[in-house]
Amino acid sequence: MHSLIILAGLLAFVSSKPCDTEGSNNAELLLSLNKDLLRSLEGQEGLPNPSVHLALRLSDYHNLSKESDHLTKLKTNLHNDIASSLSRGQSVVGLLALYTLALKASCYDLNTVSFTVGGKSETLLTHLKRQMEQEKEHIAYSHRPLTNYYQYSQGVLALCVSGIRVNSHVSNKLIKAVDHGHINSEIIDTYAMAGMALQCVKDTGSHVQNAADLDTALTKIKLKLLASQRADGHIGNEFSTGLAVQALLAMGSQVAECAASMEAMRTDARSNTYHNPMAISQTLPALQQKTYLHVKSKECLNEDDSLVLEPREPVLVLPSQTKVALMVEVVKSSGAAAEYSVDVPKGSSLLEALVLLQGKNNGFTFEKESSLWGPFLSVVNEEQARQSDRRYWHLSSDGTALSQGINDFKIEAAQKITIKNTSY
Ligand code: B12
Ligand SMILES: *[C@@H]1O[C@H](CO)[C@@H](O)[C@H](O)[C@H]1NC(C)=O
Repeated sequence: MHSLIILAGLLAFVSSKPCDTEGSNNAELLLSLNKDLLRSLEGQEGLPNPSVHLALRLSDYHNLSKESDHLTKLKTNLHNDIASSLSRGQSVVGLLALYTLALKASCYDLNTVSFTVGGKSETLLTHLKRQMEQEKEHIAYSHRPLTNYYQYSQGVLALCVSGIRVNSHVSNKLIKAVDHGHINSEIIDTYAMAGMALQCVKDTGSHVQNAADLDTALTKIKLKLLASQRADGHIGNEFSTGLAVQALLAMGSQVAECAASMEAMRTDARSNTYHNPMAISQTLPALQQKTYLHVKSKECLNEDDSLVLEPREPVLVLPSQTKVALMVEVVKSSGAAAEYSVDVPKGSSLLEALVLLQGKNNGFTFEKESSLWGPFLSVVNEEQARQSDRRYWHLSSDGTALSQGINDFKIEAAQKITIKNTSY
């Protein structure tokens, strides 16, 4: 009897997957994140989000009818949006890649998806390949992609998991960027995406020419991610840890290497750090020990269909009576600085605070653009920080960079927000 129990215990131990520290509480936590993600489809204004779709498809639990409705929306609304960007000649390699991954994760036949640009119809994968060639050419003469290395990695990843042989000149540019330290904006997220992309390329076994360089790059990425682990378990910050863990798992990491990061993400999830659907979409797969590489072998057979959303009590949030004093400093590209002050209800988002400040007609104005992460601050006091000039409005509070954007960052106490036109 006893030996049987021991044997069962041993078997459970042996069969446990790397990083597996799940108990039943964790299962509940993951289910609640999964439901939050599913619920985010309902209130979705703007475009359907392919990253959210991808995470829903990688999950162990599904509401198949809701996922299929969302797939239809992607194929119409997102599809048309990408089509018009392509017609305008824009580089949208990241969005094309996410769209590809989302479709593939639904086991949708990619060869039937095409865009008509300038009267000519070509498949999604043909467009993705062409945009990657253009990005590669741009790297060849300016050492930078048109977009960024995060999106360049997404492109390699999407082609690779779709079974397309990635041109070795294209993957070599990513390998070189890693080896020569050319990846510099938001390093951890980008290294993580590059790690998954290059691991996929390695797994196909087609990259034989520079196999040693590929291995060097993968080792470098792994060491970089492990060295960026903080004492509290995060790799980079709260919002890069999910991608970093996905990358480590994809690259074959073991329990000891990411258990602390898993625990850090669960603590974040319990304290509602991941309320932005984009954040959940990059974190949930990691918590379920899935990575974007799993899309490659997805068969969509015998899937669970048990996810039900309980109707939500409408919560009425009254603006707080307590006001906090906010200082806003704007530093233009010339270096000229201006300061403003405004009292805002405690708990307002930075966006709400900026709207109040603008309403005072004291010279402060701003504009925003929408993105998958929410509103992106694009114009302040009539000055645009253009991505084409590699500039953006950097946000900080009392000298510390914000880790969230204007819609997610909440003003809980008096502080000085600095909005600075910065080059990257
Ligand atoms: C590259 C990048 C940037 C570049 C984008 C320009 C470029 N062409 O390279 C620059 C340097 C401008 C940038 C700025 C910021 N970023 Co940024 N960025 C990224 C990164 C690495 C990749 C984004 C991308 O290309 N996605 C692929 C495409 C397909 O998706 P997309 O949504 O269409 O991409 C656009 C938007 O994401 C937008 N964008 C980039 N960052 C942010 C941040 C916010 C809050 C919003 C709303 C939009 C936005 O620019 C992208 C390119 O056009 C992500 C990493 C990640 N995990 O997603 C972080 C990331 C999205 N950024 C982040 C942050 C915090 C910022 C800043 C707020 C930093 C700051 N203190 O000022 C600012 C935005 C301020 C503003 N003006 O509103 C966080 C967001 C976390 C959160 N919970 O909101 C991330 C997740 C990084 C991290 N781990 O902390 N970023
Ligand atoms: C999917 O979600 C909807 C709305 O919450 C629910 O009515 C439906 O029963 C769910 N589907 C399944 C199979 O549980």
